[in-house]
Amino acid sequence: MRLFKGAGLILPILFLVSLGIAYAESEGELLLDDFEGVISGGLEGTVDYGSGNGSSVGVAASPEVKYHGQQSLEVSFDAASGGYMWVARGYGLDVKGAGAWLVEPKDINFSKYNAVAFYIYGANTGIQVAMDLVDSGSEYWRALIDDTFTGWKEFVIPFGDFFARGDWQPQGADKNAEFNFPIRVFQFEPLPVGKGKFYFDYLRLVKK
Ligand SMILES: [Ca+2]
Ligand SMILES: [Ca+2]
Repeated sequence: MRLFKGAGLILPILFLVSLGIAYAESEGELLLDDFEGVISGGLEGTVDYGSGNGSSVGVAASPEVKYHGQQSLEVSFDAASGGYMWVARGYGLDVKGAGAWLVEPKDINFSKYNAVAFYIYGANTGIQVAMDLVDSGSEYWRALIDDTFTGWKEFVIPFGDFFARGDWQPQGADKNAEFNFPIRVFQFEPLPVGKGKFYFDYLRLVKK
């Protein structure tokens, strides 16, 4: 009888848990990065970022300007003509601590999603912000956003709208023009010429 009683308690709990999982799955959404916790640079940091050819970039946690949770990722940038920069989170980067997604790529069923969604706090600079996704073959795929707004705005970009970067690919990229899963890195780059601050928050995989 003891066993029966125990089962009587556990089974409804399991049922409720499975209902919860089914509900979360039916939402078709997976929170990948909310930019909570420590935001820091350097090889021991939690964000892989840098710049070159006269541009500069810095990152910080912003508890003041945020869309979701306790904080957002603040990116201060000076994008000079001919310069470049990147602000990346994900796996296989030089900065190992940037592998700070809420779910690791190997544990994601990418067939359930077909787009990436996130919020940007625009600065209305008129410049473009590139968002790159790095595929399993180290190939960099890009989508462009026009910073012609102020305040928080959501962007939902289907995987199919990303194009393989023609300006640069890392050595060792497969360059097969195929978007190979799992995606293992996302990164942002404010493009020249402009200066200001952007905030990023609530980055998810979604089914559009
Ligand atoms: Ca957040
Ligand atoms: Ca590829």
